[in-house]
Amino acid sequence: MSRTSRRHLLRGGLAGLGGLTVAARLADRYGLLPPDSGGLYGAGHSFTYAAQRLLVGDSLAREFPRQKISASPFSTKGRPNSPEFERLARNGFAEWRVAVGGLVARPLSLSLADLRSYAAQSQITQLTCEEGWSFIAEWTGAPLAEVLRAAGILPQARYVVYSSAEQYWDDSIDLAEALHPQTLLTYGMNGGDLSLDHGGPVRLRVPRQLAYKSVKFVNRLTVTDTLQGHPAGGSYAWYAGI
Ligand SMILES: Nc1nc2c(c(=O)[nH]1)N[C@H]1C(S)=C(S)[C@@H](COP(=O)(O)O)O[C@H]1N2
Ligand SMILES: [Mo]
Repeated sequence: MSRTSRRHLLRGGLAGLGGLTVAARLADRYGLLPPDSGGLYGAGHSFTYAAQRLLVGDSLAREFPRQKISASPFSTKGRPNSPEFERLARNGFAEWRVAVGGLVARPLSLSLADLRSYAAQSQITQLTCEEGWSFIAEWTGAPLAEVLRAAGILPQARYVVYSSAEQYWDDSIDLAEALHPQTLLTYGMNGGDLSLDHGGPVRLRVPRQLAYKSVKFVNRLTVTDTLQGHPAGGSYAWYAGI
């Protein structure tokens, strides 16, 4: 969609028509329906997703100057509670792998060294929890877009589902978010290795959405054409744009 027709749709359509159900119908027509749009809050949620996808487009999450990096970043401090994780940790995560599969031409199994072999990208962005707290940090990693390019995503791909070594829901993002230049498979924070507190060895950083989409201890990515069978977000909204 061109910029003008986007604006036209926004002014004449979503904004002008008002009713959320109408917005949801429009969103559906333009392929802007989030996959969890059914149910009680469906129409309102659809409106948020559609409005943000139209307004935000490919825009960047805000980046901060180095002085703004938080001195003591808060952590929820959860850990994968498994002997296997402890074994991998004792080994300095030399055997950690991020599996990349699903609708790809070449499934991958990436070690930390493999991830570091992609051109590293750094960003100073804010991690914002839905509960109201946040911190700013420098995150370093491989752009997810580059990893997906290496794996060769198939034409019917629409989502990337990602899994944690921790007991956490499999979350997912659409391809626009997955290919966005600020979406990173991070292994570094504030100049050092990503600590266990912040989801090391590997965390998917999705800086345009709330912190719960930035899943810690990521060990599997699955490219799909549907989210059927991939419940995401628990009771949280699937699309968490900020
Ligand atoms: N694996 C995993 N990832 C997770 C969570 C979690 O409990 N487990 N919590 C999410 C939520 S709600 C928040 S606010 C942030 C907390 O990140 P932090 O511990 O680095 O501050 O991680 C997100 N990613
Ligand atoms: Mo959170």
